[in-house]
Amino acid sequence: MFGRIADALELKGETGFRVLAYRKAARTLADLGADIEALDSDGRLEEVPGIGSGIAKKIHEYLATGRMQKHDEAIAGLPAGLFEMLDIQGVGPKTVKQLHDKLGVTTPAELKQAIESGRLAELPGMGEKKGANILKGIRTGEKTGKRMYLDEAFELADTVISHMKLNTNVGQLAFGGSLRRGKETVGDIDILATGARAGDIIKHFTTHPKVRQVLGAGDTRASVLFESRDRTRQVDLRVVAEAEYGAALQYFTGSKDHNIALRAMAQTRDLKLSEYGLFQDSRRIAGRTEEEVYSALGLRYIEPELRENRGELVAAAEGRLPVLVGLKDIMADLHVHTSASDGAAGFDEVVEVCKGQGYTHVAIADHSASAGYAGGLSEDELLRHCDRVDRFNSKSRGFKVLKSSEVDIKTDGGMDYSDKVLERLDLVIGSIHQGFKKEATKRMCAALAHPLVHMVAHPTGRIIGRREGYEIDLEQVIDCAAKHHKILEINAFYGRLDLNDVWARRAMEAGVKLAINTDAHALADLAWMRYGVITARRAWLTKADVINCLSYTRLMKLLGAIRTGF
Ligand code: DGT
Ligand code: CA
Ligand code: CA
Ligand code: ZN
Repeated sequence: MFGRIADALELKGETGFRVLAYRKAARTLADLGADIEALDSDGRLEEVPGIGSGIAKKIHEYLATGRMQKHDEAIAGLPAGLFEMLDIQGVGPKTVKQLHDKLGVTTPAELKQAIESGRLAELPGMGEKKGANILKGIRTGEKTGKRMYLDEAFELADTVISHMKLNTNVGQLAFGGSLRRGKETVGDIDILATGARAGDIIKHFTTHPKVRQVLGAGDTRASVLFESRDRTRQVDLRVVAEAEYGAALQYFTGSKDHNIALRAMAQTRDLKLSEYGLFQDSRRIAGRTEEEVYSALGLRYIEPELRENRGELVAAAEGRLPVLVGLKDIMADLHVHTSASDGAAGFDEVVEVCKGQGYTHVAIADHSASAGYAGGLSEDELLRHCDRVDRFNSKSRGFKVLKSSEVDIKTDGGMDYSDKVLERLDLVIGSIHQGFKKEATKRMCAALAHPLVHMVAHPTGRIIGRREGYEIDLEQVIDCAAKHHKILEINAFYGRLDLNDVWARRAMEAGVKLAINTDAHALADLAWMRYGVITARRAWLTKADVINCLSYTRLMKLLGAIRTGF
């Protein structure tokens, strides 16, 4: 909020001390690493360097009321699109102000137009080079920074869908686009509806209290900027007729590449496919449902997660699409932390939530001894944990806990517990947390070759859009896993999704089994399983490829066989 106040002041033409003070406050808070509510209630905010009494008062106001008057005043009257433009690399408040004042530009899209039409180049101090740079910034922004993680995208889509359901004119309703395909990041949300009185439906959409700006609204479509978390996100709505709903949903689900290939396929049959339907001459022969459209083209129904033009059309034509794994097939989460290391929840709570999710077992896998950063368990502590699990299992019917640990793979490729301790565990998960990029491939392969290790967690270590991950030769890692019959993880945290769809598919094709695990550090995180399952579906995985779908007994048998040979 302080950053936005500074932006707003600059957009209004202010420079100097006040702007700098807000920027500094924003940076200070971002790096604080302490509980701000505790500081506030102890009256110790002003002891933090960079926070003076004015800033402290505003923080207190926000914590007490959920609002900050200064912030609301500062952004009042400024179109939300101006702030979106600030997110473009190489575009600062001065440029945005000039664009707005001189050219009336209020959104990134209008900025793009202004550059392409040559109007930007006419402004003093701008020129074509600057325009080209901004375009480049817009493109990188489109590729990375401005995209949503799946959790935010689902949350936003759910908000909009629930709101749209309140309008009694709405008939069918769904989201499409990259979110329906389960892509790891989502640019904007695409909503599709049918219903009488399209104008009324559009109005219902554009007047949601969280709509900060209407980018465009017509008789059957609208685009808005919707408040989401600390920023705004674009949501597109289309209202279509029942007879074309399936064709429109197919079209707006994409991907673009899938659509282009599908349209070409229609052409070879002298048919025309568009968002309005599948046409023979001018007669619509399909369009009401997606199934109808695919079937009229001689294809089985293709699940949205497969629609990336990665072979799904041929597979659908030949009737060999996989039956994709689903959330309801998942019997267990196999990588969960508790308060024994750096998790927030206790053993019993984890068990209860897992039961509530319909699981029959869970692997509690806290960090290992040398993971000091995460409160790792000493060998003694781990052995006591194993005793506890044994006691629990001897009493528990219908739900079991696996004795497990997320064991650091040391820099020399060795494991962070002695073999004697590892032997006691049902499931040994190897994991690299430190020494990124150096010899990661070798370390991981050493772990995969270790006779007591079953699985490697989050193999690349990437954080989507933030961290590239280790410099690792995944092909080699997959080969090692295949050779030793070891398991690779799809980490279901929406910011990791590691392995990703492409590599998980490669692993499956190499004969490697996968696990989908939340790596939960709090009870709420256990719900991330859905993001992992979506990723697995995008990787063409079936129930048979995913060890979380095995019953406890079968899983224990598999884990035993991995150690003793098949
Ligand atoms: P996003 O929002 O960047 O994460 O990705 P999408 O896939 O949601 O893309 P979006 O929102 O631009 O458009 C939604 C769908 O509409 C897209 O997946 C396919 C369809 N679509 C958009 N533009 C075109 C196009 O030029 N040709 C074809 N065939 N389809 C398109
Ligand atoms: Ca989209
Ligand atoms: Ca869109
Ligand atoms: Zn973990």
